[in-house]
Amino acid sequence: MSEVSVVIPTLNEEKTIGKVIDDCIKALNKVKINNNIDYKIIVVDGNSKDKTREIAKRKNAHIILEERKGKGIAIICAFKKINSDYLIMLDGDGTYNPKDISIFLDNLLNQDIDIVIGKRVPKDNSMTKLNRFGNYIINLLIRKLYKLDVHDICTGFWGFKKKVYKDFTKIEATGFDLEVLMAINSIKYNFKLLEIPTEYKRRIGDTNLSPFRDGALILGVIIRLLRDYNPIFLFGSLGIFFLLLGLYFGVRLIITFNEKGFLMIGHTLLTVLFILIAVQTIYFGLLSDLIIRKINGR
Ligand SMILES: Nc1nc2c(ncn2[C@@H]2O[C@H](COP(=O)(O)OP(=O)(O)OP(=O)(O)O)[C@@H](O)[C@H]2O)c(=O)[nH]1
Ligand SMILES: [Mg+2]
Repeated sequence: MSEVSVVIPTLNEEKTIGKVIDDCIKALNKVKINNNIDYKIIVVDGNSKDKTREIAKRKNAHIILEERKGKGIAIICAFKKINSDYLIMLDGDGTYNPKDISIFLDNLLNQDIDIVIGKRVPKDNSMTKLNRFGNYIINLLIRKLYKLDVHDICTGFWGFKKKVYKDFTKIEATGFDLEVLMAINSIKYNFKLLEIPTEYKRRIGDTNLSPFRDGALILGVIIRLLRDYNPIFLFGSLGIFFLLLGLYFGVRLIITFNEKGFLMIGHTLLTVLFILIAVQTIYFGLLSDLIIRKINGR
């Protein structure tokens, strides 16, 4: 008999955790009968100051207490401790509908899919315009720069096969950079992704997400990982930037020479310096791309 663990990260979610666990149990009992599968519900709590843990214990959920701050740290800690064949990760704030766990598991169990991503379909303005916009930009960047066909990687509803979440224990996520790191790392391991639409309800308790701070954290990850996944774009853009700087100083140098008849030493040096840096940077990008292609056998 195989086993599925449902992991619910929580930080002060006393208003919603009880119903989330009840709905998970309902969904899992259906899956259990049809697929001969056992389940565990695990709440990974970030040392909530309210009754979250008390309610979860009363509902017979297992509790992992991870006092270090950040959803990413909590989830990676759970990935390390759990050994089930399948793992579903679902936020504890009541925004997702656990009934869709059955569709997630159907794909993980019966199809050649390694990761299922719950693509949010917002209900009753459950997502602010700012969050929608940020989410659109993040997913657009991932599609264009990483060639990954995803539309909502910031979702908090995911499903994994064991090999996936065990590989993801190597990810160094802290907070809300977790999801983007998982999506990009799935390229390295060649995991097959599937997005499934899932209803996204309005949050009841207080949010832990800070759109600007966490948005910057996620964008930072997207740029940082380009070095390993798309070096031509990263170093090519830097190279073009230095090339334009070099050309700017070069053109000014020529104009002054034509008008006044003398050579500005400072501009001459800057022109040569920036053009040399540009050539080196572009060359470095091409070389990195070649090495990565060799390593990945592309
Ligand atoms: N264990 C743990 N869980 C956390 C921590 N921060 C957030 N969470 C949980 O992670 C889930 C996602 O956090 P939310 O605050 O809902 O963030 P979000 O879903 O991006 O933002 P909203 O749209 O406002 O819901 C929730 O279930 C939180 O309780 C943390 O530091 N530790
Ligand atoms: Mg939430």
